[in-house]
Amino acid sequence: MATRGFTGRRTPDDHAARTPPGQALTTDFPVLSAGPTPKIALADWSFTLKVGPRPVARWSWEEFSALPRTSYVRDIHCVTTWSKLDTAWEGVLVDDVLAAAGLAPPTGFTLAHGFDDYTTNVPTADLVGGKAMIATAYDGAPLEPDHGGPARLLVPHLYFWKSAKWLSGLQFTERDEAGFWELRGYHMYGDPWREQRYDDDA
Ligand SMILES: Nc1nc2c(c(=O)[nH]1)N[C@H]1C(S)=C(S)[C@@H](COP(=O)(O)O)O[C@H]1N2
Ligand SMILES: [Mo]
Repeated sequence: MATRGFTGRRTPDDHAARTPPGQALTTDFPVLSAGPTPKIALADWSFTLKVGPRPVARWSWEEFSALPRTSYVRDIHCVTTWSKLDTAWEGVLVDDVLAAAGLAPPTGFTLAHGFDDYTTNVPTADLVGGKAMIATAYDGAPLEPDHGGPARLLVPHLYFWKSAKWLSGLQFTERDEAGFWELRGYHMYGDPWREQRYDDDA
């Protein structure tokens, strides 16, 4: 298993520097969902890559579990103004999913889909290069259903609504297509360091 993102010794002094504008640190892990937590049996779980409308690769839970795994520690930032430092995740990098499918990033944009019909858009460049993973474990334990288990997208450098829970697939799209919250006034990109909360934020 590869380990990325080791950042060396940290002291409480660096916490302010790691907190984006308008955010406050929490040690809790709040649960935020648009609807109820879906019940997904591992036997019914699958993960599909699509290019436009066309499915190009699909994994069962067993097949997905055989993909190369990566661990990393990252800070996460929710648009509701909490940030949480040093969260520890394990899963499969989007790079490794693409490699397993024999694909180079097919288009410039991606729409992540949840089993709850949630969607969120992310530029494909923000998902590759070791930045994003499909996480199946948090803090050394299988990801809890309320936090998106069996598997969620994790794009820690963008606001947390981009990290789709109960991930069912990634769809590569030619255009930047707004997802669930982006259609309801949230920012198309969502960089916490630039406070891109709403669609009229620069
Ligand atoms: N499938 C799905 N993913 C989702 C959501 C959702 O409602 N459905 N909510 C998003 C929002 S708004 C946030 S802030 C984070 C919250 O993740 P958490 O509950 O693990 O803190 O999940 C995001 N991913
Ligand atoms: Mo959110």
